[in-house]
Amino acid sequence: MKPKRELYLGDITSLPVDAIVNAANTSLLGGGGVDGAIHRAAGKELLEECRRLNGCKTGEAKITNAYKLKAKFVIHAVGPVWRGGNNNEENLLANCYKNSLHIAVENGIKTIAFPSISTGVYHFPIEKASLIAIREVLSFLEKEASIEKVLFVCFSRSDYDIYRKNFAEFELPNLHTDRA
Ligand code: AR6
Repeated sequence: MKPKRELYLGDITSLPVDAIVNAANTSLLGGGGVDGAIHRAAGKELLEECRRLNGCKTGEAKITNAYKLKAKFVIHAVGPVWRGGNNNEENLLANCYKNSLHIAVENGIKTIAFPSISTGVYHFPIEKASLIAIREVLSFLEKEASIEKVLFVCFSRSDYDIYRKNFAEFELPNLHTDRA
């Protein structure tokens, strides 16, 4: 049986999946990190569509077309800025994954790739963030059969190694890993 979750080391903008998730900010008007890379690769129409969305709250997500990307859609999720851990950061990060997956199901998306939301500019500790990401995706997949594949995309070898270690904690024998 095809595995439902994969770990991928590389650039999320190159992936031919139904949807890639963007680690956006509340303005949805672009920025640095993966957000900047997605906007550059998708072209200026993405920003034009984002302007019409009137922003997005932290923990929530909105969908757009993907324009020049190989993906069909971009789901823009807004992760929390890490402020020490006592400001609801963990729930807000979990909500990013849950809400992105709900939007994916509503739009008939079967394959979806997530970056490691909030762990760059927003400084959410990667160890904690990866456990939240894995936990939320796995619990969603248990209840929702329409999603065929979820990719966790890591941009650095060190992040990849942390995700791989944490996948092992969830005892996933059929995890497929792929290094770009
Ligand atoms: N493909 C996959 N992952 C990437 C790529 C890429 N091309 N580029 C970076 N990453 P960040 P955040 C990884 O900072 O922490 C933006 O300015 C990166 O190594 O992109 O949620 C937004 O506009 C890290 O592991 O997002 C917001 O203002 C992960 O993506 C703010 O940054 C997330 O890092 C959001 O901060």
